[in-house]
Formats: sequence, C-alpha cells, structure tokens
Amino acid sequence: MNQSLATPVGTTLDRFIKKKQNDFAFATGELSQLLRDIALAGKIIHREVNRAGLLNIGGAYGAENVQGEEQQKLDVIANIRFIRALKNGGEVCAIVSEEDEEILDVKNPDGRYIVAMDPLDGSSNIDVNVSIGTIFSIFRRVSPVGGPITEEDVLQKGSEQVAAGYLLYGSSTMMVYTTGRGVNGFTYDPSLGEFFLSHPSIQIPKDGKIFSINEGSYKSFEPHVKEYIEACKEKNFTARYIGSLVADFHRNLLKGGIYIYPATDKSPNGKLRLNYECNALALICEQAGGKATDGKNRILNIQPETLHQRVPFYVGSTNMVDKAGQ
Ligand code: AHM
Ligand code: MG
Repeated sequence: MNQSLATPVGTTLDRFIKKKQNDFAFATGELSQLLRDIALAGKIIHREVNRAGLLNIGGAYGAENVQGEEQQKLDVIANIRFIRALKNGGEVCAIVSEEDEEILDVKNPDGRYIVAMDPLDGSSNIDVNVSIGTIFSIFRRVSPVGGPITEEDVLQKGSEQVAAGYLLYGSSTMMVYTTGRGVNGFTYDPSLGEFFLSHPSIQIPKDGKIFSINEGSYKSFEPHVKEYIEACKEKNFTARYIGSLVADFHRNLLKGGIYIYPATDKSPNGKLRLNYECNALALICEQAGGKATDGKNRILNIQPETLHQRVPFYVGSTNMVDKAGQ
C-alpha cells in the first residue's frame, strides 16, 4: 500500500491538547488532563462498541452471561467506564449522567470541574450496528473547592461551559471538541491507539440542503415546523435522519444542514436533554459558526431548572435555524 495512505497525518490529540494549554496564560493543566481522561474513556467505549455484536452486550440489562457475570447493556457499560476514567483522572468533583437520576458526587472535593454527559447516545441503534455517540459538557464548579457540591454547580447555563465535545463511533471513531476557541475533530487510529487531528478548525456552512427530523410525528408538529419542512421539500432538499443525534449532528456540521427535535404530542418539551445533549452540541455549533435554539431562544442562555430537563432543539446552519424557528 502507498505509505502516505497508510500513515496517519496530523498531530496527535495529546500533543494538540498540550499545545493549546500553552495558549492560556495561568493554565494549570487540569482541563487538559480532563480532556485526556475523556479521550481515554472514548477509546475504551470504541473497543466495546466494536465488539458489541460478539460480546452479547446488546441485550437486556440485568441478565447473567454464561460466566455468571452480570450482562450489561452497552450504555450502562459506557456509563461505568466514563465514570471510572473521570474518577481516576481526579479533576472532576461531580458528574451528571443521562444514566443516573441523581448528581454523582465522586468524592473528590478538590476537583474543580463538573462533567455532564450522555455516555452512549442513540443506544437503541446498537443492536442494528448504526453509529452512536458520547456527548460531554465541562463546567467549572462555582462553589468553593473542598466543600460540598451544590445545585448551582450542576445547573449552570450552557454559556458557562469551559469545554464540550462528542465522540462519534461511526465508520471511524472521532472526537470533536471545543474549549471556546473553535472546533477541532480527531480521528482514532485503532492500530496505534491514538486520535489524530483530521478536521482542524471546523466551520459549518451558513446555509445547507440537509434537514434532519423524525417526520413520523409530523401531525403533532407546530405550524411553523410543518411549514419549514414543506419549504425544504419545495426546494428539493435532502432528508437525512439516522436517529442518532451525534451522527446526524456531525454530518450536518460538516456538510451544512439542520437537525430539529421539536415539541410533539408525545414529547411536549422535545425529547432531548438540555444539560448533557443540547448544551454541548449548541456550543460546538456556535463555535463552528452555526446556531442552536429551542425554536426561539438561544440554547446556551437557558437556565436549567432540573438535571434531566428536556428542550426542543434546532441546531445547525445559521440561516436554516433562523428560518425554522418561530
Ligand atoms: P437516547 O438518549 O435515549 O438515546 O435518545 C436520544 C436519541 C437521539 O440520539 C436521537 O436523535 C433521538 O433520540 C431519536 O429520537 P426519535 O426516535 O424519537 O426520533
Ligand atoms: Mg441520549
């Protein structure tokens, strides 16, 4: 094989994080370490996801496998792996996860960061071998270091995120993240166990031709959403809906498009969660030059009231999000 095709190009994620850390005066390296912890957890999930069909971990949680071990669904495994990596890393004092009803106090009162995460989004797609993802938001704690975790620590507006990103377990595994200075994407080379910078300074086109929405609930969409869908069809736009948020978002980020999960009869506040799904993707999208709203308001300005709060989500190319909103 041509050597230039076989050898990954670009800097490694580790080097990139280190280089960027030097851009911040007074940086302590804790955020950098936390990003590395997340990347490590991502590698572990990559391994599990790629073996899912072999390991009989797509099945129901609660059963036992032949070794008598508890058989776990992959989203539960991902949650455990991430929590372990974050705990061991030592930078985090609390975790909010889609998989856990309550705030997880990791008993590290000196940690300065809070992570909100969906460890494995789109997990209904696992059994049919469709792309899935991990979404994460990182906040600095607002309560004094050393003391107990407060509600203010975990219910911060998205605009307070110090970093956010996702891992996409697709045809390749990628990690895309921002620390508020643009968006960069890294592709995982499993043979080397490294992420390499493959998508530097990602910019989403201002306009696009892809719309992503589950039209099965069309009847219960608000009139402005129906009108927008009709307008997309009028213009012969492309309809693409994987049903896996990270994968749908990632495609639209690179190609230009809009993802909408609006209010429906079944989910009057939308389906997606503000704290660990929408905020992270909203920050990434804005940092790439796009937009994210609940149909009216900027996602990043919404004050969360509960951990698992849902919100309608319109995200993608700025002109499309403007047209689709109320
Ligand atoms: P999950 O967090 O339970 O996996 O649900 C979130 C997923 C998103 O990945 C996806 O965009 C959406 O739910 C699909 O929902 P629907 O099947 O209602 O279109
Ligand atoms: Mg989810």
